[in-house]
Amino acid sequence: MPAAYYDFKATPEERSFGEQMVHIAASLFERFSQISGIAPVKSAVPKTITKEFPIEWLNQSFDYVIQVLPKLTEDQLSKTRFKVDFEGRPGPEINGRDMIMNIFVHVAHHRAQCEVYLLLKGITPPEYTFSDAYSSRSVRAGSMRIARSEGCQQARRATPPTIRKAATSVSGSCGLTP
Ligand code: NI
Repeated sequence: MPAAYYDFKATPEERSFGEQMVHIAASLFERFSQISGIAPVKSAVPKTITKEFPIEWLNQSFDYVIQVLPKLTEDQLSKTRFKVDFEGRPGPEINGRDMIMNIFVHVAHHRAQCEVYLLLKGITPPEYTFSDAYSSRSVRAGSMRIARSEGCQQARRATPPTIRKAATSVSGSCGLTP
């Protein structure tokens, strides 16, 4: 995404593109520190989100997860100790393994939103692939491609209004800040 569009949002209610990228990184820092008990080393959040900071935070957050993941103990993975209540929608208490799955889906959820942002700006998002979806390095590479995409290629098809509507209906629903 070009730097000029980091404050772009399809509707006033949702996060900007830059805020979405920061939110992905923040969720990884928050949840993996809860699971592991290992505090992340991360840069402070600036008052204004420009292109450089989300890329820095995404790199730091994925590096943090790559560092922490192999150190998790069986107890940390299997003990049920996370209360899930996303803005008044309580779910069952879950263990560390399920929390990892939750955050894996959470990253995909916000990346999918950001693909719509790219389409609305006439930029073709990276292709989705599944074969290497379980490689944390590959997931990071995908987020980096979204964050860095400088292309102005026209999307091959027009973005239907329904996609714009759907993209705005889930913002702020995961109980994480920022
Ligand atoms: Ni979220």
